[in-house]
Amino acid sequence: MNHLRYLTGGESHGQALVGIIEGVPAGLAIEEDYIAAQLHRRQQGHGRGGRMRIEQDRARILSGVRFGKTLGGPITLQITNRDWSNWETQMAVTGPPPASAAPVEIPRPGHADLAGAIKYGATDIRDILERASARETAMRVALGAIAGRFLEALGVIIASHVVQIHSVRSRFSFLQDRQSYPYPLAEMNQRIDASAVRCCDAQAEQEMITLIDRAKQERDTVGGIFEVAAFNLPAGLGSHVHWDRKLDGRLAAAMMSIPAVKGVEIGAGFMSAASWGSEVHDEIFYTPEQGYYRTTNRAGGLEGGITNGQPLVVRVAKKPISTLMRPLASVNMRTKEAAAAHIERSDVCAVPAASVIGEAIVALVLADAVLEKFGGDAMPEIEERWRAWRKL
Ligand code: EPS
Repeated sequence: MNHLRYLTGGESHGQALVGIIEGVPAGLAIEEDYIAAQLHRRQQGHGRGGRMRIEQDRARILSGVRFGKTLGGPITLQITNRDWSNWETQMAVTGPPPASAAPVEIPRPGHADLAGAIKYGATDIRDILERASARETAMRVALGAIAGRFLEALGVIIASHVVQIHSVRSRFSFLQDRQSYPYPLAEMNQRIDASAVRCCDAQAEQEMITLIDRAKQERDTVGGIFEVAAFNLPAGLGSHVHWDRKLDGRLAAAMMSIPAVKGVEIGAGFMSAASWGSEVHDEIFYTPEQGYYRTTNRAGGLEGGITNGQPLVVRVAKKPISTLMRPLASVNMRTKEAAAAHIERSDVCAVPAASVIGEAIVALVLADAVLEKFGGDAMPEIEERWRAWRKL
């Protein structure tokens, strides 16, 4: 990330999450309500835990915006944690730990607990888990909403849906030819947003819900796969010339940073490894009216680390959440004795929420790539260059 930089801060049960994003051009219309709508989407999904009933995430804009438009300077955001009022003693910034704040000593397999405690020399795993919590992604969604608003102003549409929960698969994919989408894109997105698991295949949706309920009943958790797509992108974002300029690599790294993500595919990804070359590559056609076009999109809109004008499609595998109400075997880090892993309130399934987070991450990466390609300090300048490029 060179043209758009951002940082987040905050613990899950601390006072607030804070974020700062630098590089957003001047003159972009942005409102707190727009960001709040994205935060609301992240809080939804069948399988979410009790925390989402406490929070009503809303980001306050503290700097960088005047009269509803960006100024070109750093934009600073703050999301207050409502739950803080229940944690003021345990998460106090000053003073010695109170007797009531019993240290967490038994790491959860799969969480950052053990590796983090070893790395940072923590004797209370809470020092690690508070920052490792996926709560942090609320701020990334808020920052991503600004990047998304920038892309939206240029006509880019970013969408996401859940394509798999455990072994239940949706019949639909953004990789399909757009003509064969089950509904027009706008309607598909509405249906996805209205679905409890962000899946517009009604049959799979029901099976996914049943599976999440079963996991909850069995005090287990489930993961899955979601897809994020970006439509109306021009060819030419990213570059083939150096490893760290390749857009597929930048997207994969950013997606991998979402908690619990264990796999990222661009386009047909791992499936293409089991196919012939003639079955994988998207043949090239041309008409003067359409310019270059393809009838398939197995490349997921990226060739050589550069967008090719097709919808960009990233598929992301999220492992099941590592806090199990029926805990796995672990070891007490103080006594070294075998013990059942630490339990605390958590979600059964957060794949639908992760797909909204994925949209934000894709928006941040793409906004950076757009600024890299088109430059400019203020929106009119960028819009003009964008329009001129698309005429080529
Ligand atoms: C989350 C808030 C957390 C968890 C979840 C994501 O709230 P709490 O820990 O208070 O229940 O619901 O965090 C995790 C899954 C995790 O592993 O830490 C959120 O805002 O998304």
